[in-house]
Amino acid sequence: MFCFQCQETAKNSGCTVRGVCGKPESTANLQDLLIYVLKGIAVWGKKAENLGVLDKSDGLFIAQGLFATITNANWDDDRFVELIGEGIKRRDDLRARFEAAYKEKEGRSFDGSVPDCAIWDGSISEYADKALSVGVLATENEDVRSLRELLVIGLKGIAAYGDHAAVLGYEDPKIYGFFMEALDSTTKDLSVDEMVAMVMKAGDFAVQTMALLDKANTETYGKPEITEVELGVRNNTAILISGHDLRDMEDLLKQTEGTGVDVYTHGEMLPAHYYPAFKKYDHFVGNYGNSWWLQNDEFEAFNGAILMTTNCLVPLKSKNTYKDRLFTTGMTGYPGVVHIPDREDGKPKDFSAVIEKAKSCPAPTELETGKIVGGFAHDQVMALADKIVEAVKSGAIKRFVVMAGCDGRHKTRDYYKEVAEALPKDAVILTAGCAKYRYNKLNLGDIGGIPRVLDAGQCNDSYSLAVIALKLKEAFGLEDINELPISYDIAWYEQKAVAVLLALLFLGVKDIRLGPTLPAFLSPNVAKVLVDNFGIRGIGTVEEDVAAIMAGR
Ligand code: SF4
Ligand code: SF3
Repeated sequence: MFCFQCQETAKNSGCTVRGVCGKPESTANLQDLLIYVLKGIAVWGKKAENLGVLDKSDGLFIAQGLFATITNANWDDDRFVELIGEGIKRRDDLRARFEAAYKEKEGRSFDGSVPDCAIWDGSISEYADKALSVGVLATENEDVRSLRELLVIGLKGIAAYGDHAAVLGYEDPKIYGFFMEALDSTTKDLSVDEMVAMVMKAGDFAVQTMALLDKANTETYGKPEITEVELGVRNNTAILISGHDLRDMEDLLKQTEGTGVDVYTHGEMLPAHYYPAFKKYDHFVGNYGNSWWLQNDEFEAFNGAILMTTNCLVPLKSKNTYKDRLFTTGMTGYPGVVHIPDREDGKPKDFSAVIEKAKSCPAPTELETGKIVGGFAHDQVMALADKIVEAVKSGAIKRFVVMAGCDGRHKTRDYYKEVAEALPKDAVILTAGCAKYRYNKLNLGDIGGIPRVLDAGQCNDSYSLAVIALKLKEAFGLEDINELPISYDIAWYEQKAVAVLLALLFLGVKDIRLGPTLPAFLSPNVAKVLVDNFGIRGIGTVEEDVAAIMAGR
């Protein structure tokens, strides 16, 4: 195996035996083969783009396949075997539709050459062998590999957001068309400039996809509002729901109503509390615990049923006893854990097994008490725009620091807590994603009623932070987004954060600090392109970085 898609990759180079995340070699190899098959679908999809034979479900399948390979999403080899089989079938169906349409249009059969991924087929027993020759290292040139993988890794994040939007009935064929174009491009010998342009185009589509998801979420569940979220527990049996899927949240809240079972959020599901549609449920109690990497202890202490809707699900430790009260759904999976099937014909998912399990469990053990505040997505922040512009003009707010992104296990991430603590009292932190758990309970105070940590929501709500920046640019009458008193100190872990990074680059944001390490998939030459053109840099010491940030560097 070779995998270098996340920030915790071995030696910041690549996992070659078992992933630092716990991913076994068999799973890593099946994921490589799935990506290969998705590329094959894309080859035919790109050829068919103007022939009117593309089906939306092919685009959605690519999105879901990419999503399944995101770090900490799916650990179930059987699921990957199924996805590969379905992928080959879809690819061959699409090929047949293309060939028929081509013949009709051109009056002759298609006889062009296609890469192996567009035609390879094999039995399940051959998957493991084939996987060995189609992974990341199949591209020998280090820079070509780096640019192709930067694209595919960013695409995984975009795909996850595209799938969330699709779940709510919002799909855009242009986004699916880009998946085809981008994956197809990785099968071709392109120039460096062409590959860089494709990566930038991915940034454009990352913005479009996050905008679509923002529209899907807010039109379906209302605009996030400033909300106090409870951290303590009640004395009822309960379900803990984690991940990013708001429709699962909705189905679960409806189905638990009146059952006596409470619902709590974990990790990236915390921002569900900010949506008006979910506030009406009395049994939607609060947020339990912290970010994903603490789940082995926190899920244990929760005592009740746990529903994982997306990443991050981490492998259970031998001391863990919650496997039989853990459930997966959507693109997550774990061997031996009950998987709640997808919706059929638009009907809600059936969470009765989760609810029945919860009823037989004791109430959660309290981990902490108090409240945290969030809900500062773009509409809510812009409702405060006058106050914010005034605070900047009066000098009460000197600087905004965008500290969005992911949390992770490494001790080096204490940096983000220490930066939050060291920033002077006239700096405001804008955040989104699970990175916030490093500093959202620190009680950093407020500036004239504006909290010093403004949480917009999930990692995809980084889009809100971009909208806020663009609106502030207008409010201050500036030409360039980089003239705003905003610095970016982004924490990354998995591939959605890479999509967010590409989105920021596409929007023209310069001088982003990215940590705790720069991605291993950036070769020295590709990293240099990003440094030279965008001023991307790694993090330094807390003192140096805080001083530089406050000086606008
Ligand atoms: Fe390694 Fe990260 Fe890949 Fe897991 S996802 S195998 S930790 S690079
Ligand atoms: Fe966190 Fe996994 Fe990235 Fe959505 S839950 S931000 S790491």
